[in-house]
Amino acid sequence: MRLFVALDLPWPLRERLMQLSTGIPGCRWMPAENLHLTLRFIGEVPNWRAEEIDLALHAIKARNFPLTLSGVGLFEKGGRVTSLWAGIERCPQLDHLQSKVETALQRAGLEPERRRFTPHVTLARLDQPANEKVTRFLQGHSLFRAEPFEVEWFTLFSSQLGKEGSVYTPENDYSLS
Ligand code: 2AM
Repeated sequence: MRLFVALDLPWPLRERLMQLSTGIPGCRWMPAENLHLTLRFIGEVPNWRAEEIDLALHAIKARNFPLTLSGVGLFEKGGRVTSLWAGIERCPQLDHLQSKVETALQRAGLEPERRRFTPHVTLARLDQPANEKVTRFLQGHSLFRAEPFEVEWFTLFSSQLGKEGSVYTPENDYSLS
């Protein structure tokens, strides 16, 4: 199974994000059902490991907290823009939850994640040099700020790579209290 841990987003927020998702030819906008905030990408694991991951995630105790999406940005690689995303307002509780997830996964036997946690919600994947359309997207949405929402659970998703893009399936939710 190809797994990742993420926050599900409320539907009104997804709809708001979909309103941002226009204006750049040649990029693949995420459909509303795929919008999420990744806490930890896991990758391919055998079923027995997936069960251990599930147990480890169940054991996490953390409080629910409000989260606000704000701003937009991009990731670049080799001079090409690879993704456009919505950002997150500074949120120590999110960082705290992410580090609990990281610790739990290491206890379940996974190698530590070396990359720094840069919370974002991917809106589009692309592969083109920054151009006027991309600049206009960034400028046009620089003041984007969504209604805060309460994070009450996190989710273990499986991902299947298909011809039409990835299909993400929630495997289990873990509640915060
Ligand atoms: P991204 O949206 O920033 O690309 C499921 O693939 C989720 O895991 C995506 O949201 C993706 O983040 C994240 N992810 C992190 N590292 C990944 C990797 N090496 N391969 C695929 N997805 C990864």
